[in-house]
Amino acid sequence: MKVAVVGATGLVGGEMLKVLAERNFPVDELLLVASEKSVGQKMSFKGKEYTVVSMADAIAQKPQIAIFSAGGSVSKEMAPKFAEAGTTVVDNSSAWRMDPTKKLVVPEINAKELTKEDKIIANPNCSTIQMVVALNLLHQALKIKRIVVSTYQSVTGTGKKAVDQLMNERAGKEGEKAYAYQIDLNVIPHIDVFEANGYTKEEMKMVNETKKIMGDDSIKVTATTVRIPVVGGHSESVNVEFEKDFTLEDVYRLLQETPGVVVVDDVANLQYPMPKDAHGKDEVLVGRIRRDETQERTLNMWIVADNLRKGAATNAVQIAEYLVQNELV
Ligand code: 2RA
Repeated sequence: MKVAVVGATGLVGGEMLKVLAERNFPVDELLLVASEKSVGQKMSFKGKEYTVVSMADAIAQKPQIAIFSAGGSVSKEMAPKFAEAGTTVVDNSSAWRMDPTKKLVVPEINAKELTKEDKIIANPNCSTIQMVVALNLLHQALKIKRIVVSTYQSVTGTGKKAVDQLMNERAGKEGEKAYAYQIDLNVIPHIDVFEANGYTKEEMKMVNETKKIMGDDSIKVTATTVRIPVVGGHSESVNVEFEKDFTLEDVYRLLQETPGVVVVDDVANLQYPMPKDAHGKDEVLVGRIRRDETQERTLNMWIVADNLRKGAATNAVQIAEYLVQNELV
């Protein structure tokens, strides 16, 4: 495969290279692509040195797959140009996610929808991916009515500038700010821009993307998304009401059978998922599983994943793997 990684110099781009190498993705030729200011920069992949090339150079070389993590506006402009050149784009930005002509894919749930005709495929938002992976088999067995989710999101979800802000604040140094407020020793209940309804775009991504990935518009979702001073790993408190009743044994069994999920739930031994334990892992960790005692058919759970991996790079690479394995590129 001739593979392009677009946005190769960013945090997610770097993670994509790591995941492609670890999973031994069949890369015969690799194009590392970034904006003009990074063209010419040297980067390595599997011990070999590569020079970062421009978008135009990459398009001219007609890669079979391009994995994009270059932001929404770059993606809106450049993904169609790659697609016109015959490349299948897996895009990590929000640009195409809610476009009804584009598929929004979490491979464990809906990769089967993909066809050769899909030239731009959207990778969902990190906070949505880990939640739907965890809820996948529970929804199939018990049918979700309503989800109430609160997130605790790491600064790596914002990018390098935010990691630098946190580290500078910790070291008592001045520097550029990614957030409107100090993030160290603080919690900011604001991720992405505010919309007219008072929710943030991040919150509405969780509402809308969940329905699209699960293929079920009846699922009600309400979200509060929050940035916390953690470097790597998003956590979520999820309260979910089902149509069918369940026993906790059913829930444990379903979660243990859910692809991509690892149950970490042994409170007697203080075992529950934490972002530091999710770091570098591709699985979604689920724990603190208990009934909501205030309402029937309702469950509380705590869901943690490495936002740069299953929340971004790993999910995108898994989509690319599915395309290759099923001869869709
Ligand atoms: C965040 N959801 O954590 C974003 C990254 N895609 O800010």
